Amino acid sequence: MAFELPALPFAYDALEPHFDERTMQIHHTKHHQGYVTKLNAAIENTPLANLSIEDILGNINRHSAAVRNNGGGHYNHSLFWSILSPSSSKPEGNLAQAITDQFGSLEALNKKFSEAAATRFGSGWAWLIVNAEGKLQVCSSPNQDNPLMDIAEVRGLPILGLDVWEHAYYLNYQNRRPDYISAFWNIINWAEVGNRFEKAKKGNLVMG
Ligand code: MN3
Repeated sequence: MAFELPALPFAYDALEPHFDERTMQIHHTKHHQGYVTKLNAAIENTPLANLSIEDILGNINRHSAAVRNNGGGHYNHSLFWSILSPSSSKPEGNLAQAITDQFGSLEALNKKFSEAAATRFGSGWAWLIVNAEGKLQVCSSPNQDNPLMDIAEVRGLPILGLDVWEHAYYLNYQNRRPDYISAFWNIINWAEVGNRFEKAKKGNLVMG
């Protein structure tokens, strides 16, 4: 079955002024759609066409650069849209407790995550993951790689991700990546990050 572009859970202008309407529209309908189209072309009539995106990424060293780049692109953007929200929120429950236990405070996590996002050279992503020990960890990856991939420097289940490719912010922020990163912290859907945290702790995180 072919992969499909997921609908955004909000309108293109819903994240203004933090993420602008035109960037969101181009990012979703052109960039993400492009990854889906190229991923489908790369796996058509191969055994990969029957696998979940997580299964494909977990064994990515066996597959082509087209599958790595476009499969990563599809997974990463699907996660990204799901953890954004126009309503302001805060981490709650087990996730809030784990953040306090491991980082000291939400502000301390923000600082660490923002540093990872700001210092990722060129194009890539910053992540908050649940690692093999069940602990939260901040990391980043180049291009459309992610921590699910068997080739990743740091592996784990991503529960929060930030796209730091220039296409994600250049129209509104030009070269000011740090401003885009701090804007992101106003529109995180912490309820969804919390859901992903619970699923990751049980070891059954799948895209949804
Ligand atoms: Mn992108």
